[in-house]
Amino acid sequence: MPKVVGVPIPILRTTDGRRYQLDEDALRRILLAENVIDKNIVVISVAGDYRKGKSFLLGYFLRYLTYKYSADEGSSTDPAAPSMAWMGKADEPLEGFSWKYGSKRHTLGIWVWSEVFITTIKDKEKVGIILLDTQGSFDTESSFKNTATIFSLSTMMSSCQCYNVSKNIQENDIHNLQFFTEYGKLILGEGVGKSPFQKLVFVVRDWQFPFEASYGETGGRKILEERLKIKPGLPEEHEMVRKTIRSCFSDISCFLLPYPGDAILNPKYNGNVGGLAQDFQLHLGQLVPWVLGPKSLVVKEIGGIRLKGRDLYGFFSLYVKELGSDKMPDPHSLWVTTAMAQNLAALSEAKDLYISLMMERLYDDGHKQTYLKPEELESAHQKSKETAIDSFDKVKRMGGEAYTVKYKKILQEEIEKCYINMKKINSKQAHPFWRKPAIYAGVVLGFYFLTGIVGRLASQKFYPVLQDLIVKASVLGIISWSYYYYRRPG
Ligand SMILES: Nc1nc2c(ncn2[C@@H]2O[C@H](COP(=O)(O)OP(=O)(O)OP(=O)(O)O)[C@@H](O)[C@H]2O)c(=O)[nH]1
Ligand SMILES: [Mg+2]
Repeated sequence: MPKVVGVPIPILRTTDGRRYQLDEDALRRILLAENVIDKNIVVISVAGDYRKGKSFLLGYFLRYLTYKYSADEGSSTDPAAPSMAWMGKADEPLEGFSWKYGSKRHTLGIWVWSEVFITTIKDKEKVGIILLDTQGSFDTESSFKNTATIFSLSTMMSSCQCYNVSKNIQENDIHNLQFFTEYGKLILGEGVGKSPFQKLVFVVRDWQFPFEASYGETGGRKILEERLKIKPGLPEEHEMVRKTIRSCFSDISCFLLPYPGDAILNPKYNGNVGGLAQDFQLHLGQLVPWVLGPKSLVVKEIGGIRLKGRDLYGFFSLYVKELGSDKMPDPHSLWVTTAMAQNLAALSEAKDLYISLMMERLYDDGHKQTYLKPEELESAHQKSKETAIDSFDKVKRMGGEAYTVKYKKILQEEIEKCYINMKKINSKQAHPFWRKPAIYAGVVLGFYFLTGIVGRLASQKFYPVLQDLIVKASVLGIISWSYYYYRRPG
């Protein structure tokens, strides 16, 4: 068994836990290397929930690739060798991508194996094989956006995506896959063809029902058929999800692996093949060549174009930039979206209630605006606000305390903004009674003094006539103003 050569290289990392950065130099060193830059590339990636044995499995992928393809460029090792020889000696520790016992997340970002395995596939085409290890989905510390970024990148960059799931293919596995695939498709945009992605392999770990569907590829096909089948009576959203997944990948398959045995419960277990249960060894021995054997390898294509090392480098940088850009929508889960929508609806209902309560106070019988003294207005505001917040609290909704606190704060801010407007409306009514007569009286007085001056400067004869005219005009003015002001609307 040849020794595994190379090291895992982190190519996508986060320093602040929010945005990912691509290590372009590292990627360049691998993909733009002399023996890779012009080769068509096969990209195998393993993605899925955290702590489910992804990196461990990749260790065996590496053993196979090393055994099968690295002896010299492309000539596979002795065909007469036993088919399980690639698995190594019984006590040989498992090397490769870093894997770990325990409950806490381990792999962060995306890692690539530094060695590209060169081999020849059908039509004598020389290709380079690249392995990617990815950060597990839904760990307790990463945001949903981070999980979506990693899974989508893994889907977009690979020609064969191994979707590692535990125990079964559950509805949430299918929904998450559809969501991340769609998220990735947003970047690819239109025109990538009917199936934007190539191979998808569900790898079911710890399959517990071998009497229902046998371990391996055959049982996997049976389970996959069942899970992706569109049965009569299936809820519409489940039907849509299945249609999307089928249309996104050109080849979907599944493999059922048994439980590896209790060695994995021992923190000191070093991953050697001898520690694994017999039937796990047997099926791992089938799974790995089934995914990585020469007949299974598929060159990475985007929009029908086969990618070489240099193209893959370009796409990787582009996708990382796009996924990190603000143009991408924030990927909220259905749950988050529902919680947000429900809280927003409750907020807007409570705000409407506040406005209508205040309007009742500011408008007599709904038409005529009345003036409230500042302390009356303040007390009306406090009471209406309390009632509105009470009504917000009573609405049943998803999202729990965190959402309630957030949206209640927004509601209070919105109510205060409304109150500022109400104060403005009210203040306009502060002196309505005297403002118009005061203006009017000012005009009359102005005329009165003017006529006095004119009378003194001009002839005394016209003065009483002018004065009389002004008094009459004033009386007429006061009558018409009173009629206008006291006339009730309607
Ligand atoms: N139950 C179970 N455990 C496994 C299997 N394969 C490996 N493990 C164990 O699972 C643990 C985690 O393995 P890793 O390969 O580090 O898991 P991972 O999915 O890469 O974890 P993250 O990097 O945190 O996402 C180790 O203790 C492995 O021995 C399997 O098929 N079933
Ligand atoms: Mg890992």
